[in-house]
Amino acid sequence: MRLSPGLFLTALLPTASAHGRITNITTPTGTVYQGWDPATPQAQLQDLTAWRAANLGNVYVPPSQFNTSNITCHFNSTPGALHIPTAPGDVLRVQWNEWPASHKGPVLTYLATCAGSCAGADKETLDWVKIDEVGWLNSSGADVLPLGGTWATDVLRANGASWMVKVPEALVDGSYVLRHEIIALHVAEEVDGAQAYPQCVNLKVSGGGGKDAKKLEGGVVGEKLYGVRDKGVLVNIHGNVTGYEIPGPRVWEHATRFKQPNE
Ligand SMILES: [Cu+2]
Repeated sequence: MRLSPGLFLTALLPTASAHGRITNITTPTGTVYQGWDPATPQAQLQDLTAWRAANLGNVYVPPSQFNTSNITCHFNSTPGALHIPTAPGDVLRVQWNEWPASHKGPVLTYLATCAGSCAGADKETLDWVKIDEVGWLNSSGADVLPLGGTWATDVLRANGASWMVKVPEALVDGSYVLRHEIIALHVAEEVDGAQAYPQCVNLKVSGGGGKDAKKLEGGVVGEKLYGVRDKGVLVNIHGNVTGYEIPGPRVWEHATRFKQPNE
């Protein structure tokens, strides 16, 4: 069944302006690192591990910006000054402020290696390696129609708008930018209708460094991650969904992903 366009819009409008951002990240020891809040007055700004960006209103990055560095860590981003200390194999809990039910889509996580401290990272040249991705899971779920079954965002919502990210066990020690992202597809059937919500935070990975530790390789710069007409970007999720091609590069061969609760 396809809802009439009028009814369909009515159903979407209450949440159409409710977008998201990362409010904090928790390490396995329980230390909480604040995310970037674009509404924080300039005078109250503290040094953060999170990257700053011009995302007031928790807005999204549209596909028409995918060929710019705005897709890297959101609009006009600048690096965080600090790093979250972590270790290979750690599972970090990434908390979003909220996530609307209508905003179905994939949840993706990347790492990029910094040459030295990530506080001086250049968003134009960071090479992103995907370490985790979940897209469309299955056709079951209480709200199969009109929004096409269970998506990664439904799992995120079931976990209190949070996502667990595992630092790859094989990752060599160093400084990295973690790029965590949701792509909402509720109007992705229109060209430039998908909504990307990328957020970045700096990690200092130590305690690994065995002789088999692996460097990230094969990364791509932000503006090469996605195209406006990629199958997973320009896509209608309101019909009879039978599968979904997650956009972006393949997951790193040495990544060890963490299965989410409720996945
Ligand atoms: Cu929204």
